[in-house]
Amino acid sequence: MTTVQPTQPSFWNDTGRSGLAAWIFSTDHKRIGLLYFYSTFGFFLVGVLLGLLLRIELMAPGRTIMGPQTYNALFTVHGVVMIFLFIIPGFQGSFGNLVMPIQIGARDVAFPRLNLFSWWLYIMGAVIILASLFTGGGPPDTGWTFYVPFSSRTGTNVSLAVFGVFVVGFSSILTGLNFITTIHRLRAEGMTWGRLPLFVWSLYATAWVQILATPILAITLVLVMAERLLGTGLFDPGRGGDPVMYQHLFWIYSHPAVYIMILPGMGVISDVIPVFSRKPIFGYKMIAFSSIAIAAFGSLVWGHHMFTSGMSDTAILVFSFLTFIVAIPSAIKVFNWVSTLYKGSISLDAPMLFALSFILLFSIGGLSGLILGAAATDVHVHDTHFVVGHFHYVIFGGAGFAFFAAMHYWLPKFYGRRYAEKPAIVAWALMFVGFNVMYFTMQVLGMKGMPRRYYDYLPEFATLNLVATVGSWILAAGLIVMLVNLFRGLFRGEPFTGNPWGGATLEWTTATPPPTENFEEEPVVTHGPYDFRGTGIP
Ligand code: HEM
Ligand SMILES: [Cu+2]
Repeated sequence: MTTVQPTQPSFWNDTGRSGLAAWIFSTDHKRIGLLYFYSTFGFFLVGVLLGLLLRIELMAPGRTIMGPQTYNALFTVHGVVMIFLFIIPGFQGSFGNLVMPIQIGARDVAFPRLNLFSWWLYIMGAVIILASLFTGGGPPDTGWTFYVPFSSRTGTNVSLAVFGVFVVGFSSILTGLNFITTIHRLRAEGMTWGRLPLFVWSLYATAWVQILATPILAITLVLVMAERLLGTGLFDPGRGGDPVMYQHLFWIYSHPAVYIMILPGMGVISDVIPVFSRKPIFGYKMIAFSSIAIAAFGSLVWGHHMFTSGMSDTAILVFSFLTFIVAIPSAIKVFNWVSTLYKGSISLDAPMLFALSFILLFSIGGLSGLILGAAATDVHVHDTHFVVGHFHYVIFGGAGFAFFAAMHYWLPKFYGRRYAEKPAIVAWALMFVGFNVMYFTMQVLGMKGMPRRYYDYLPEFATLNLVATVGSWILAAGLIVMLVNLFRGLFRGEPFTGNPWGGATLEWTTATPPPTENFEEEPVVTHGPYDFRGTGIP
Protein backbone atom coordinates (compact mmCIF):
# COMPACT_ATOMS: atom_id res chain seq x y z
CA MET A 1 0.00 0.00 0.00
CA THR A 2 1.45 3.35 -0.95
CA THR A 3 0.79 6.61 0.78
CA VAL A 4 -0.22 9.36 -1.55
CA GLN A 5 1.62 12.67 -1.51
CA PRO A 6 -1.15 15.18 -0.87
CA THR A 7 -1.93 17.74 -3.50
CA GLN A 8 -5.06 18.94 -1.73
CA PRO A 9 -4.65 20.85 1.53
CA SER A 10 -5.39 18.91 4.70
CA PHE A 11 -8.77 19.43 6.33
CA TRP A 12 -7.09 21.64 8.92
CA ASN A 13 -6.12 24.28 6.39
CA ASP A 14 -8.92 24.20 3.93
CA THR A 15 -11.52 26.67 5.20
CA GLY A 16 -13.87 29.18 3.77
CA ARG A 17 -14.39 30.62 7.23
CA SER A 18 -11.95 31.48 9.95
CA GLY A 19 -11.68 31.08 13.69
CA LEU A 20 -14.40 29.38 15.67
CA ALA A 21 -16.94 29.69 12.85
CA ALA A 22 -14.76 27.42 10.68
CA TRP A 23 -15.53 24.72 13.22
CA ILE A 24 -19.00 25.20 14.63
CA PHE A 25 -20.52 25.79 11.18
CA SER A 26 -18.44 23.25 9.30
CA THR A 27 -20.19 20.34 7.62
CA ASP A 28 -16.95 18.37 7.19
CA HIS A 29 -17.39 15.07 9.05
CA LYS A 30 -13.83 15.29 10.38
CA ARG A 31 -14.34 18.69 11.91
CA ILE A 32 -17.69 17.60 13.33
CA GLY A 33 -15.97 14.51 14.66
CA LEU A 34 -13.45 16.65 16.50
CA LEU A 35 -16.21 18.93 17.80
CA TYR A 36 -17.92 15.86 19.21
CA PHE A 37 -14.66 14.54 20.54
CA TYR A 38 -13.81 17.66 22.50
CA SER A 39 -17.34 18.18 23.78
CA THR A 40 -18.03 14.59 24.80
CA PHE A 41 -14.55 14.05 26.21
CA GLY A 42 -14.87 17.35 28.10
CA PHE A 43 -18.02 16.00 29.73
CA PHE A 44 -16.20 12.78 30.53
CA LEU A 45 -13.68 14.82 32.51
CA VAL A 46 -16.49 16.64 34.33
CA GLY A 47 -18.02 13.26 35.12
CA VAL A 48 -14.69 11.98 36.41
CA LEU A 49 -14.38 14.93 38.78
CA LEU A 50 -17.86 14.23 40.15
CA GLY A 51 -17.03 10.51 40.46
CA LEU A 52 -13.87 11.32 42.42
CA LEU A 53 -15.92 13.51 44.76
CA LEU A 54 -18.34 10.62 45.32
CA ARG A 55 -15.41 8.38 46.19
CA ILE A 56 -13.99 10.96 48.59
CA GLU A 57 -17.32 11.12 50.39
CA LEU A 58 -17.28 7.33 50.69
CA MET A 59 -13.69 7.27 51.94
CA ALA A 60 -14.85 7.01 55.56
CA PRO A 61 -18.20 6.36 57.24
CA GLY A 62 -20.35 9.32 58.19
CA ARG A 63 -20.20 12.71 56.58
CA THR A 64 -16.80 13.30 54.95
CA ILE A 65 -17.18 16.25 52.60
CA MET A 66 -20.88 16.49 51.83
CA GLY A 67 -24.33 15.76 53.18
CA PRO A 68 -26.93 13.35 51.77
CA GLN A 69 -28.71 15.82 49.50
CA THR A 70 -25.48 16.89 47.81
CA TYR A 71 -24.45 13.26 47.42
CA ASN A 72 -27.77 12.40 45.78
CA ALA A 73 -27.40 15.27 43.36
CA LEU A 74 -23.79 14.37 42.61
CA PHE A 75 -24.37 10.74 41.70
CA THR A 76 -27.36 11.76 39.60
CA VAL A 77 -25.39 14.37 37.67
CA HIS A 78 -22.39 12.01 37.43
CA GLY A 79 -24.62 9.34 35.88
CA VAL A 80 -26.49 11.71 33.56
CA VAL A 81 -23.29 13.36 32.31
CA MET A 82 -21.45 10.08 31.78
CA ILE A 83 -24.33 8.30 30.08
CA PHE A 84 -26.13 10.95 28.07
CA LEU A 85 -23.34 13.43 27.42
CA PHE A 86 -20.29 11.19 27.17
CA ILE A 87 -20.65 7.56 26.30
CA ILE A 88 -23.86 7.45 24.22
CA PRO A 89 -23.00 10.34 21.88
CA GLY A 90 -19.23 9.96 22.27
CA PHE A 91 -18.36 7.02 20.06
CA GLN A 92 -20.71 7.60 17.14
CA GLY A 93 -20.15 11.34 17.29
CA SER A 94 -16.38 11.39 17.61
CA PHE A 95 -14.83 8.30 16.07
CA GLY A 96 -17.85 7.36 14.00
CA ASN A 97 -17.69 10.75 12.34
CA LEU A 98 -13.92 10.96 12.11
CA VAL A 99 -13.27 7.51 10.74
CA MET A 100 -16.36 5.83 9.30
CA PRO A 101 -16.76 7.83 6.04
CA ILE A 102 -13.06 7.36 5.28
CA GLN A 103 -13.21 3.66 6.10
CA ILE A 104 -15.96 3.10 3.55
CA GLY A 105 -14.24 5.31 0.97
CA ALA A 106 -16.78 8.15 1.05
CA ARG A 107 -16.20 11.89 0.89
CA ASP A 108 -18.52 12.64 3.77
CA VAL A 109 -21.64 11.31 5.46
CA ALA A 110 -24.88 11.21 3.49
CA PHE A 111 -26.36 14.33 5.12
CA PRO A 112 -23.52 16.64 6.18
CA ARG A 113 -25.77 19.47 7.34
CA LEU A 114 -27.93 17.15 9.36
CA ASN A 115 -24.70 15.92 10.88
CA LEU A 116 -23.81 19.44 11.99
CA PHE A 117 -27.36 19.93 13.23
CA SER A 118 -27.01 16.77 15.35
CA TRP A 119 -23.99 18.27 17.06
CA TRP A 120 -25.87 21.49 17.68
CA LEU A 121 -28.80 19.57 19.16
CA TYR A 122 -26.38 17.72 21.37
CA ILE A 123 -24.87 20.99 22.59
CA MET A 124 -28.30 22.52 23.16
CA GLY A 125 -29.40 19.49 25.16
CA ALA A 126 -26.19 19.64 27.17
CA VAL A 127 -26.72 23.34 27.93
CA ILE A 128 -30.27 22.61 29.09
CA ILE A 129 -29.02 19.81 31.35
CA LEU A 130 -26.37 22.12 32.77
CA ALA A 131 -28.98 24.85 33.25
CA SER A 132 -31.05 22.43 35.33
CA LEU A 133 -28.24 22.34 37.89
CA PHE A 134 -28.36 26.02 38.66
CA THR A 135 -32.00 26.97 38.27
CA GLY A 136 -35.36 26.07 39.85
CA GLY A 137 -35.11 23.56 42.66
CA GLY A 138 -31.46 22.76 41.91
CA PRO A 139 -29.79 19.67 40.46
CA PRO A 140 -32.00 16.57 40.15
CA ASP A 141 -31.52 13.95 42.85
CA THR A 142 -33.33 10.97 41.36
CA GLY A 143 -30.43 8.96 39.96
CA TRP A 144 -29.83 8.92 36.21
CA THR A 145 -32.84 6.60 35.80
CA PHE A 146 -35.41 9.23 36.87
CA TYR A 147 -37.64 6.60 38.51
CA VAL A 148 -41.17 7.61 39.38
CA PRO A 149 -42.84 8.21 41.81
CA PHE A 150 -39.85 10.06 43.26
CA SER A 151 -39.02 11.88 40.03
CA SER A 152 -42.57 13.17 39.72
CA ARG A 153 -42.63 14.45 43.29
CA THR A 154 -39.16 15.73 44.16
CA GLY A 155 -38.79 19.49 44.29
CA THR A 156 -35.51 19.44 42.34
CA ASN A 157 -35.22 20.48 38.72
CA VAL A 158 -36.15 17.16 37.11
CA SER A 159 -38.35 18.61 34.34
CA LEU A 160 -35.56 20.69 32.82
CA ALA A 161 -33.00 17.90 33.10
CA VAL A 162 -35.21 15.33 31.35
CA PHE A 163 -36.01 17.91 28.70
CA GLY A 164 -32.28 18.26 28.08
CA VAL A 165 -31.95 14.48 27.74
CA PHE A 166 -34.92 14.56 25.36
CA VAL A 167 -33.11 17.04 23.09
CA VAL A 168 -29.88 15.02 23.20
CA GLY A 169 -31.98 11.99 22.21
CA PHE A 170 -32.97 13.66 18.96
CA SER A 171 -29.36 14.27 18.16
CA SER A 172 -28.74 10.56 18.64
CA ILE A 173 -31.66 9.54 16.39
CA LEU A 174 -30.49 11.85 13.59
CA THR A 175 -26.93 10.57 13.78
CA GLY A 176 -28.27 7.02 13.56
CA LEU A 177 -30.30 7.85 10.44
CA ASN A 178 -27.34 9.59 8.89
CA PHE A 179 -24.98 6.69 9.49
CA ILE A 180 -27.35 4.01 8.22
CA THR A 181 -27.92 5.97 5.02
CA THR A 182 -24.22 6.63 4.62
CA ILE A 183 -23.25 3.00 5.03
CA HIS A 184 -25.94 1.86 2.61
CA ARG A 185 -25.43 4.48 -0.07
CA LEU A 186 -21.89 5.85 -0.02
CA ARG A 187 -19.57 2.86 0.00
CA ALA A 188 -16.77 3.14 -2.55
CA GLU A 189 -16.53 0.82 -5.51
CA GLY A 190 -15.52 -2.63 -4.34
CA MET A 191 -16.46 -1.94 -0.71
CA THR A 192 -18.86 -4.85 -0.39
CA TRP A 193 -20.65 -5.64 2.89
CA GLY A 194 -18.14 -8.44 3.39
CA ARG A 195 -15.25 -5.96 3.20
CA LEU A 196 -16.62 -3.42 5.66
CA PRO A 197 -14.26 -2.87 8.58
CA LEU A 198 -15.78 -4.35 11.74
CA PHE A 199 -15.85 -0.88 13.27
CA VAL A 200 -18.29 0.13 10.53
CA TRP A 201 -20.39 -2.97 11.15
CA SER A 202 -20.60 -2.08 14.81
CA LEU A 203 -21.61 1.50 14.03
CA TYR A 204 -24.25 0.17 11.68
CA ALA A 205 -25.77 -2.08 14.35
CA THR A 206 -25.59 0.76 16.86
CA ALA A 207 -27.35 3.14 14.51
CA TRP A 208 -30.35 0.82 14.27
CA VAL A 209 -30.62 0.71 18.04
CA GLN A 210 -30.38 4.49 18.12
CA ILE A 211 -33.26 5.07 15.76
CA LEU A 212 -35.50 2.29 17.08
CA ALA A 213 -35.01 2.61 20.83
CA THR A 214 -34.34 6.29 21.48
CA PRO A 215 -37.86 7.50 20.56
CA ILE A 216 -39.23 5.36 23.41
CA LEU A 217 -37.01 7.12 25.89
CA ALA A 218 -37.97 10.48 24.44
CA ILE A 219 -41.69 9.77 24.92
CA THR A 220 -41.14 8.36 28.39
CA LEU A 221 -39.34 11.50 29.47
CA VAL A 222 -42.11 13.66 28.07
CA LEU A 223 -44.52 11.60 30.15
CA VAL A 224 -42.48 12.35 33.27
CA MET A 225 -42.68 16.04 32.44
CA ALA A 226 -46.43 15.73 31.88
CA GLU A 227 -46.68 13.98 35.23
CA ARG A 228 -44.89 16.82 36.97
CA LEU A 229 -46.29 19.80 35.13
CA LEU A 230 -49.82 18.66 34.27
CA GLY A 231 -50.40 15.97 36.89
CA THR A 232 -51.52 13.40 34.34
CA GLY A 233 -51.25 10.57 36.86
CA LEU A 234 -50.12 8.00 34.32
CA PHE A 235 -47.54 6.60 36.73
CA ASP A 236 -49.51 7.37 39.92
CA PRO A 237 -51.42 4.42 41.42
CA GLY A 238 -53.58 6.89 43.35
CA ARG A 239 -55.04 7.89 40.02
CA GLY A 240 -55.10 4.57 38.26
CA GLY A 241 -51.54 4.83 36.96
CA ASP A 242 -48.66 2.42 37.41
CA PRO A 243 -45.10 3.30 38.46
CA VAL A 244 -43.79 -0.06 37.27
CA MET A 245 -44.87 0.89 33.77
CA TYR A 246 -42.34 3.70 33.91
CA GLN A 247 -39.60 1.18 34.61
CA HIS A 248 -40.67 -0.90 31.63
CA LEU A 249 -40.65 2.09 29.32
CA PHE A 250 -37.34 3.33 30.67
CA TRP A 251 -35.52 0.02 30.32
CA ILE A 252 -37.00 -0.84 26.92
CA TYR A 253 -34.74 1.99 25.80
CA SER A 254 -32.00 1.86 28.35
CA HIS A 255 -31.03 -1.75 28.05
CA PRO A 256 -30.59 -1.44 24.26
CA ALA A 257 -28.79 1.82 25.07
CA VAL A 258 -26.07 -0.11 26.86
CA TYR A 259 -25.37 -1.61 23.45
CA ILE A 260 -25.21 1.87 21.94
CA MET A 261 -22.45 2.38 24.51
CA ILE A 262 -20.56 -0.88 24.04
CA LEU A 263 -21.00 -1.91 20.38
CA PRO A 264 -18.80 0.80 18.83
CA GLY A 265 -16.19 -0.03 21.47
CA MET A 266 -16.29 -3.66 20.38
CA GLY A 267 -15.85 -2.42 16.82
CA VAL A 268 -12.70 -0.50 17.75
CA ILE A 269 -11.29 -3.59 19.42
CA SER A 270 -12.08 -5.71 16.36
CA ASP A 271 -10.08 -3.24 14.25
CA VAL A 272 -7.15 -2.80 16.64
CA ILE A 273 -6.48 -6.43 17.59
CA PRO A 274 -5.71 -7.74 14.07
CA VAL A 275 -3.48 -4.74 13.28
CA PHE A 276 -1.31 -5.26 16.35
CA SER A 277 -1.31 -9.06 16.00
CA ARG A 278 -0.48 -8.86 12.29
CA LYS A 279 -3.11 -11.45 11.58
CA PRO A 280 -6.46 -11.27 9.80
CA ILE A 281 -9.35 -11.23 12.24
CA PHE A 282 -10.58 -14.69 13.20
CA GLY A 283 -14.23 -15.21 12.22
CA TYR A 284 -14.98 -11.92 10.47
CA LYS A 285 -18.52 -12.93 9.59
CA MET A 286 -19.36 -14.07 13.09
CA ILE A 287 -18.14 -10.81 14.60
CA ALA A 288 -20.14 -8.75 12.13
CA PHE A 289 -23.20 -10.92 12.62
CA SER A 290 -22.89 -10.92 16.40
CA SER A 291 -23.08 -7.10 16.39
CA ILE A 292 -26.44 -7.35 14.67
CA ALA A 293 -27.49 -10.21 16.97
CA ILE A 294 -26.60 -8.15 20.04
CA ALA A 295 -28.63 -5.24 18.71
CA ALA A 296 -31.61 -7.51 18.02
CA PHE A 297 -31.63 -9.73 21.12
CA GLY A 298 -30.57 -6.85 23.32
CA SER A 299 -34.00 -5.37 22.69
CA LEU A 300 -35.71 -8.27 24.44
CA VAL A 301 -34.05 -8.39 27.83
CA TRP A 302 -34.94 -5.13 29.56
CA GLY A 303 -36.93 -6.90 32.29
CA HIS A 304 -33.71 -8.05 34.01
CA HIS A 305 -33.52 -4.60 35.59
CA MET A 306 -36.83 -5.19 37.31
CA PHE A 307 -36.65 -8.63 38.92
CA THR A 308 -37.33 -7.04 42.28
CA SER A 309 -39.88 -4.48 41.10
CA GLY A 310 -42.84 -6.81 40.82
CA MET A 311 -43.21 -9.09 37.79
CA SER A 312 -44.83 -12.48 37.28
CA ASP A 313 -42.62 -15.50 37.82
CA THR A 314 -43.03 -16.39 34.16
CA ALA A 315 -41.79 -12.97 33.09
CA ILE A 316 -38.80 -13.30 35.40
CA LEU A 317 -37.98 -16.69 33.93
CA VAL A 318 -38.25 -15.47 30.35
CA PHE A 319 -36.20 -12.32 30.88
CA SER A 320 -33.59 -14.26 32.78
CA PHE A 321 -33.35 -16.83 29.99
CA LEU A 322 -33.11 -14.19 27.26
CA THR A 323 -30.40 -12.38 29.19
CA PHE A 324 -28.29 -15.50 29.07
CA ILE A 325 -28.96 -15.83 25.35
CA VAL A 326 -27.73 -12.31 24.69
CA ALA A 327 -24.45 -13.14 26.39
CA ILE A 328 -23.69 -15.58 23.57
CA PRO A 329 -22.88 -13.08 20.78
CA SER A 330 -20.65 -11.14 23.18
CA ALA A 331 -18.88 -14.34 24.12
CA ILE A 332 -18.42 -15.11 20.41
CA LYS A 333 -16.61 -11.82 20.00
CA VAL A 334 -14.34 -12.46 22.96
CA PHE A 335 -13.57 -15.93 21.62
CA ASN A 336 -12.75 -14.53 18.18
CA TRP A 337 -10.52 -11.78 19.52
CA VAL A 338 -8.56 -14.28 21.58
CA SER A 339 -8.30 -16.60 18.57
CA THR A 340 -6.96 -13.69 16.52
CA LEU A 341 -4.26 -13.17 19.12
CA TYR A 342 -3.31 -16.84 19.05
CA LYS A 343 0.04 -17.22 17.29
CA GLY A 344 -0.12 -13.62 16.17
CA SER A 345 2.96 -11.44 16.07
CA ILE A 346 1.81 -9.16 18.87
CA SER A 347 3.17 -5.66 19.44
CA LEU A 348 2.14 -4.03 22.69
CA ASP A 349 1.68 -0.43 21.61
CA ALA A 350 -0.67 1.77 23.59
CA PRO A 351 -3.81 1.11 21.48
CA MET A 352 -3.21 -2.62 21.84
CA LEU A 353 -2.75 -2.42 25.61
CA PHE A 354 -6.07 -0.64 25.92
CA ALA A 355 -7.65 -3.20 23.58
CA LEU A 356 -6.30 -6.16 25.54
CA SER A 357 -7.46 -4.70 28.83
CA PHE A 358 -10.85 -4.14 27.22
CA ILE A 359 -11.17 -7.90 26.70
CA LEU A 360 -10.38 -8.64 30.33
CA LEU A 361 -12.41 -5.84 31.91
CA PHE A 362 -15.37 -6.33 29.62
CA SER A 363 -15.36 -10.04 30.40
CA ILE A 364 -15.37 -9.38 34.14
CA GLY A 365 -18.24 -6.94 33.62
CA GLY A 366 -20.10 -9.35 31.39
CA LEU A 367 -19.71 -12.31 33.73
CA SER A 368 -20.80 -10.31 36.75
CA GLY A 369 -23.76 -9.32 34.59
CA LEU A 370 -24.78 -12.96 34.47
CA ILE A 371 -24.92 -13.00 38.28
CA LEU A 372 -27.39 -10.14 37.97
CA GLY A 373 -29.20 -11.77 35.06
CA ALA A 374 -29.99 -14.86 37.11
CA ALA A 375 -32.95 -13.83 39.22
CA ALA A 376 -31.97 -16.04 42.17
CA THR A 377 -28.63 -14.30 42.69
CA ASP A 378 -29.86 -10.89 41.60
CA VAL A 379 -32.24 -10.49 44.55
CA HIS A 380 -29.24 -10.60 46.88
CA VAL A 381 -27.02 -8.09 45.14
CA HIS A 382 -29.69 -5.89 43.57
CA ASP A 383 -29.11 -2.17 44.27
CA THR A 384 -25.76 -2.79 45.97
CA HIS A 385 -22.27 -1.66 45.00
CA PHE A 386 -21.96 -4.98 43.18
CA VAL A 387 -24.14 -3.44 40.48
CA VAL A 388 -22.08 -0.25 40.47
CA GLY A 389 -18.92 -2.31 40.04
CA HIS A 390 -20.54 -4.41 37.31
CA PHE A 391 -21.61 -1.57 35.07
CA HIS A 392 -18.39 0.39 35.50
CA TYR A 393 -16.53 -2.72 34.34
CA VAL A 394 -18.67 -2.75 31.22
CA ILE A 395 -19.08 0.93 30.37
CA PHE A 396 -15.78 2.21 31.72
CA GLY A 397 -13.47 -0.82 31.57
CA GLY A 398 -15.17 -1.78 28.31
CA ALA A 399 -16.47 1.19 26.36
CA GLY A 400 -14.24 3.75 28.13
CA PHE A 401 -11.01 1.81 27.57
CA ALA A 402 -12.04 1.21 23.95
CA PHE A 403 -12.47 4.97 23.66
CA PHE A 404 -8.90 5.43 24.95
CA ALA A 405 -7.71 2.78 22.47
CA ALA A 406 -9.39 4.73 19.68
CA MET A 407 -7.82 7.98 20.90
CA HIS A 408 -4.33 6.50 20.72
CA TYR A 409 -4.97 4.66 17.48
CA TRP A 410 -6.76 7.28 15.38
CA LEU A 411 -6.17 10.77 16.75
CA PRO A 412 -2.54 10.89 15.50
CA LYS A 413 -3.93 10.16 12.03
CA PHE A 414 -5.98 13.34 12.16
CA TYR A 415 -3.34 15.53 13.78
CA GLY A 416 -0.30 14.26 11.93
CA ARG A 417 1.58 14.14 15.22
CA ARG A 418 1.85 11.51 17.88
CA TYR A 419 2.26 11.03 21.61
CA ALA A 420 5.29 9.46 23.27
CA GLU A 421 4.99 5.73 23.72
CA LYS A 422 6.53 5.23 27.19
CA PRO A 423 4.34 7.68 29.11
CA ALA A 424 1.33 6.24 27.30
CA ILE A 425 2.20 2.82 28.68
CA VAL A 426 2.76 4.21 32.17
CA ALA A 427 -0.63 5.93 31.96
CA TRP A 428 -2.28 2.73 30.83
CA ALA A 429 -0.70 0.73 33.66
CA LEU A 430 -1.80 3.23 36.32
CA MET A 431 -5.32 3.32 34.96
CA PHE A 432 -5.57 -0.43 34.71
CA VAL A 433 -4.38 -0.97 38.27
CA GLY A 434 -6.43 1.90 39.74
CA PHE A 435 -9.50 0.76 37.88
CA ASN A 436 -9.41 -2.77 39.28
CA VAL A 437 -8.51 -1.66 42.79
CA MET A 438 -11.56 0.60 42.79
CA TYR A 439 -14.24 -1.40 41.06
CA PHE A 440 -13.32 -4.90 42.10
CA THR A 441 -13.39 -3.70 45.68
CA MET A 442 -16.77 -2.11 45.04
CA GLN A 443 -18.07 -5.46 43.80
CA VAL A 444 -16.83 -7.15 46.95
CA LEU A 445 -18.51 -4.46 49.05
CA GLY A 446 -21.73 -5.11 47.19
CA MET A 447 -21.50 -8.84 47.88
CA LYS A 448 -21.13 -7.98 51.54
CA GLY A 449 -24.33 -5.97 51.33
CA MET A 450 -23.33 -2.33 50.95
CA PRO A 451 -26.24 -0.61 49.14
CA ARG A 452 -25.66 1.89 46.33
CA ARG A 453 -26.76 5.55 46.29
CA TYR A 454 -26.08 6.26 50.00
CA TYR A 455 -23.59 8.83 51.26
CA ASP A 456 -23.01 6.85 54.46
CA TYR A 457 -22.51 3.19 55.43
CA LEU A 458 -21.96 0.82 58.34
CA PRO A 459 -18.50 0.93 59.99
CA GLU A 460 -17.74 -2.65 58.91
CA PHE A 461 -17.40 -1.44 55.29
CA ALA A 462 -14.80 1.22 56.16
CA THR A 463 -11.54 -0.48 55.17
CA LEU A 464 -12.69 -1.67 51.76
CA ASN A 465 -14.16 1.73 50.96
CA LEU A 466 -10.85 3.36 51.74
CA VAL A 467 -9.15 0.90 49.39
CA ALA A 468 -11.64 1.72 46.62
CA THR A 469 -11.09 5.44 47.08
CA VAL A 470 -7.32 5.04 46.89
CA GLY A 471 -7.93 3.07 43.67
CA SER A 472 -9.82 6.05 42.26
CA TRP A 473 -6.76 8.24 42.89
CA ILE A 474 -4.42 5.82 41.11
CA LEU A 475 -6.86 5.81 38.19
CA ALA A 476 -7.01 9.61 38.19
CA ALA A 477 -3.21 9.82 38.20
CA GLY A 478 -3.10 7.58 35.13
CA LEU A 479 -5.72 9.68 33.44
CA ILE A 480 -3.70 12.85 33.98
CA VAL A 481 -0.53 11.27 32.56
CA MET A 482 -2.54 10.06 29.56
CA LEU A 483 -4.09 13.45 28.91
CA VAL A 484 -0.87 15.42 29.18
CA ASN A 485 1.06 12.96 27.03
CA LEU A 486 -1.61 12.53 24.39
CA PHE A 487 -2.45 16.18 23.84
CA ARG A 488 1.12 17.36 24.13
CA GLY A 489 1.94 14.79 21.46
CA LEU A 490 -0.92 15.73 19.16
CA PHE A 491 0.07 19.38 19.15
CA ARG A 492 3.83 19.26 19.56
CA GLY A 493 4.94 15.64 19.25
CA GLU A 494 6.86 13.79 16.58
CA PRO A 495 5.36 13.74 13.09
CA PHE A 496 3.02 10.85 12.39
CA THR A 497 2.82 10.03 8.71
CA GLY A 498 2.24 7.12 6.41
CA ASN A 499 0.96 3.93 7.94
CA PRO A 500 3.05 3.29 11.06
CA TRP A 501 0.68 0.74 12.62
CA GLY A 502 0.37 -1.11 9.31
CA GLY A 503 -3.43 -0.96 9.15
CA ALA A 504 -5.17 -2.32 6.06
CA THR A 505 -8.38 -0.26 6.25
CA LEU A 506 -8.86 2.69 3.92
CA GLU A 507 -8.05 5.48 6.37
CA TRP A 508 -4.41 4.33 6.21
CA THR A 509 -4.22 4.79 2.45
CA THR A 510 -4.98 8.49 2.41
CA ALA A 511 -2.78 11.43 3.39
CA THR A 512 -2.14 12.28 7.05
CA PRO A 513 -3.98 14.45 8.06
CA PRO A 514 -6.62 13.63 5.43
CA PRO A 515 -7.66 16.27 2.90
CA THR A 516 -11.17 17.72 3.13
CA GLU A 517 -12.48 15.35 0.47
CA ASN A 518 -10.70 12.43 2.19
CA PHE A 519 -9.12 10.95 -0.95
CA GLU A 520 -7.18 12.37 -3.86
CA GLU A 521 -9.30 10.26 -6.13
CA GLU A 522 -12.17 7.96 -5.37
CA PRO A 523 -10.74 4.71 -4.01
CA VAL A 524 -11.47 1.33 -5.53
CA VAL A 525 -11.36 -1.41 -2.93
CA THR A 526 -9.68 -4.64 -3.95
CA HIS A 527 -9.09 -6.47 -0.67
CA GLY A 528 -10.61 -7.07 2.75
CA PRO A 529 -10.07 -4.82 5.79
CA TYR A 530 -7.67 -7.21 7.51
CA ASP A 531 -5.61 -8.33 4.55
CA PHE A 532 -2.21 -7.12 5.68
CA ARG A 533 -0.21 -8.16 2.62
CA GLY A 534 1.19 -4.98 1.16
CA THR A 535 0.83 -2.73 4.20
CA GLY A 536 4.58 -2.47 4.35
CA ILE A 537 5.02 -4.17 7.72
CA PRO A 538 6.10 -7.83 7.81
C1 HEM B 1 -12.81 8.08 37.77
C2 HEM B 1 -13.92 7.69 37.23
C3 HEM B 1 -15.19 7.33 37.98
C4 HEM B 1 -15.45 7.28 39.33
C5 HEM B 1 -14.49 7.59 40.48
C6 HEM B 1 -16.82 6.86 39.49
C7 HEM B 1 -17.46 6.67 40.71
C8 HEM B 1 -18.77 6.32 40.89
C9 HEM B 1 -19.40 5.99 42.14
C10 HEM B 1 -18.69 5.95 43.49
C11 HEM B 1 -20.71 5.72 41.88
C12 HEM B 1 -21.75 5.20 42.86
C13 HEM B 1 -22.53 6.17 43.62
C14 HEM B 1 -23.48 5.43 44.53
O1 HEM B 1 -24.26 4.59 44.06
O2 HEM B 1 -23.45 5.69 45.73
C15 HEM B 1 -20.91 5.89 40.47
C16 HEM B 1 -22.14 5.73 39.83
C17 HEM B 1 -22.30 5.78 38.45
N1 HEM B 1 -21.31 5.94 37.50
FE1 HEM B 1 -19.35 6.30 37.87
N2 HEM B 1 -17.38 6.67 38.26
C18 HEM B 1 -16.42 6.95 37.30
C19 HEM B 1 -16.55 6.83 35.92
C20 HEM B 1 -17.73 6.54 35.26
C21 HEM B 1 -17.86 6.38 33.83
C22 HEM B 1 -16.72 6.49 32.82
C23 HEM B 1 -19.18 6.14 33.60
C24 HEM B 1 -19.90 5.90 32.29
C25 HEM B 1 -19.41 6.04 31.12
C26 HEM B 1 -19.88 6.14 34.87
C27 HEM B 1 -21.24 5.96 35.04
C28 HEM B 1 -21.89 5.89 36.25
C29 HEM B 1 -23.32 5.71 36.40
C30 HEM B 1 -24.36 5.58 35.28
C31 HEM B 1 -23.59 5.65 37.79
C32 HEM B 1 -24.95 5.44 38.46
C33 HEM B 1 -25.49 6.73 38.96
C34 HEM B 1 -26.80 6.47 39.64
O3 HEM B 1 -26.85 5.64 40.56
O4 HEM B 1 -27.79 7.11 39.24
N3 HEM B 1 -18.96 6.38 35.86
N4 HEM B 1 -19.72 6.24 39.87
CU1 LIG C 1 -29.92 -4.34 30.95
